[in-house]
Amino acid sequence: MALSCGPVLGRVGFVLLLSACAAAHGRFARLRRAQELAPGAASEELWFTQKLDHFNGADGRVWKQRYFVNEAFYKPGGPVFLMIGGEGPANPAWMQNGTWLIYAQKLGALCLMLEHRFYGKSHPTQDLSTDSLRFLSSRQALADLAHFRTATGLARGLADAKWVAFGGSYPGSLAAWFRLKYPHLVHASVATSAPVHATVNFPEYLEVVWRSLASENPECPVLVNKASDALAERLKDPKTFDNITKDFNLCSKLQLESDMESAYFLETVAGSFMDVVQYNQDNRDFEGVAATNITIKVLCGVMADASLGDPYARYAAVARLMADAFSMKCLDASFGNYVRDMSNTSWDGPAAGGGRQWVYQTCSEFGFYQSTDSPNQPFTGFPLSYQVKQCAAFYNISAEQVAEAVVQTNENYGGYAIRSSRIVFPNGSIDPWHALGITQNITADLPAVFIKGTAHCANMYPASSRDPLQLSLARDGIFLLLQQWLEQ
Ligand SMILES: *[C@@H]1O[C@H](CO)[C@@H](O)[C@H](O)[C@H]1NC(C)=O
Ligand SMILES: *[C@@H]1O[C@H](CO)[C@@H](O)[C@H](O)[C@H]1NC(C)=O
Ligand SMILES: *[C@@H]1O[C@H](CO)[C@@H](O)[C@H](O)[C@H]1NC(C)=O
Ligand SMILES: *[C@@H]1O[C@H](CO)[C@@H](O)[C@H](O)[C@H]1NC(C)=O
Ligand SMILES: *[C@@H]1O[C@H](CO)[C@@H](O)[C@H](O)[C@H]1NC(C)=O
Ligand SMILES: *[C@@H]1O[C@H](CO)[C@@H](O)[C@H](O)[C@H]1NC(C)=O
Ligand SMILES: CC(=O)N[C@H]1CO[C@H](CO)[C@@H](O)[C@@H]1O
Repeated sequence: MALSCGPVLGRVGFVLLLSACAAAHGRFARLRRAQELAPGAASEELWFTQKLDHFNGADGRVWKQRYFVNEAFYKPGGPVFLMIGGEGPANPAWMQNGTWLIYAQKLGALCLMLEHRFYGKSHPTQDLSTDSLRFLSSRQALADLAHFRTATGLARGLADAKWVAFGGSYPGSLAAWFRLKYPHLVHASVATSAPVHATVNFPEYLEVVWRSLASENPECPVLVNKASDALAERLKDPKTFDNITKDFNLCSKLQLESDMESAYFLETVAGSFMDVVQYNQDNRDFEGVAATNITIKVLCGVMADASLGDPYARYAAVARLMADAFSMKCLDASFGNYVRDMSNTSWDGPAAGGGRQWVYQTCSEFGFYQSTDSPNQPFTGFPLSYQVKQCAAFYNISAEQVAEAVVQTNENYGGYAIRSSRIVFPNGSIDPWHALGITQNITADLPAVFIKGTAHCANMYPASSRDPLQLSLARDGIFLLLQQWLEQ
């Protein structure tokens, strides 16, 4: 999931998530393309007046939306590039680094980035109560983009310029849907690692995690599977809780009084593997993200290290390694704390960095629940029912309502059957999100770009000398498409 090529949060407990998105655990952290504030990022914040409700002409309320501009590459007559913000703060580091700027330089483009409503500093309402969150949806976000494009085009004399939308992860879907719904405003889109198909249950995510771990070492997911089963087995016996608390360096003594609590604990531990697979070797350091050196190779190395003990002991070692890598004193695996944090409706609250908002969007639009419901995946113990119950707990949205919302989302955007033109869909083979993306050319001008061996949003990050050839070729291919489309 989650964007930011990255949030799915569950783990506000992994509070770092909020300062280093990709570190995030859980549903939320796992979609987002990291767009957190990088230290030292200098781009000036600008503000745009936006309507609260685009679909009610009788509602005149407005709010201020944050955006950023980079004019350094613009040449008169050039295109306008619009980077779409996602489910976390827009990170101005993207105004200084990233492959889209290389394209901008070559094509003489003006670069803009608009923060998504309800994330970062773009606050349309006084709080994050369920009543306020009614105004949080991809449709409202697309209407924000449309109005921003129209008004900025007029104000800067760029109404007739060719606008190109960029986004990775959820914003990748928005880039595709912006072109779909507002073709008169957007000439072309680059929709990277975009989950365009909404689904309540998303067990395929963990199936890809199995395959991605296996591509490092076929034994690796088998060992993870043994370890996860062993841990779940121990959870049945409260006498083991003291040892588990110590082995996993938990912040407080393990207490499990419900299935929800044990599911949360098992999901938190599995989350290390999910996050590492999703971002494996992405060149993200410029975003200020921690622990980018923890890769699939590193985790599989720990799982294969017999000197650490049985698979259970190695699994615990991975949890401690991750906590260390993110400078956390201990692992907070308490479901009670998670519920408390997610229920806080203040803009100063512990989940206001995006967790509360993104999980609301999953409950009211997308689903995307990364459950353990498939037999072909490594983990144990966090079924769909556990995930969907959170919608009721946090927002009073029932399982039936989630199911209806997801159907409606696909009806609105077309899901896999999206029909439009001049949208390119890059897709990384080890990124678990590709399972909900466009991975085959739909038509000549709705091409997919397959990048063997790369993770979430790899093509958007700055080039690195470690990049595989496939990734460099993909970046070049996307550039050629843009060049061709801008001549049309
Ligand atoms: C990011 O941009 C800055 C300024 O242009 C440059 O010095 C730095 O090398 C870039 N970082 C990466 C990872 O490309
Ligand atoms: C806890 O761990 C100790 C040391 O490894 C072991 O001797 C003991 O049997 C364990 N206790 C339980 C209840 O598993
Ligand atoms: C990752 O980098 C940190 C800080 O540079 C270092 O302490 C740690 O040992 C590295 N971990 C691995 C697995 O390479
Ligand atoms: C919400 O979080 C803020 C900031 O941490 C805190 O001051 C406030 O007491 C919390 N509200 C509730 C109802 O817990
Ligand atoms: C929850 O939703 C139901 C049906 O939509 C409604 O009847 C009920 O009043 C709501 N409960 C709360 C606490 O808002
Ligand atoms: C998909 O489209 C791209 C770009 O138009 C083209 O280069 C590629 O050959 C196509 N792939 C397939 C399998 O048709
Ligand atoms: C076009 C494309 O990228 N397709 C690939 C995306 O990922 C799937 C799963 O690995 C591949 O089967 C597709 O070929």
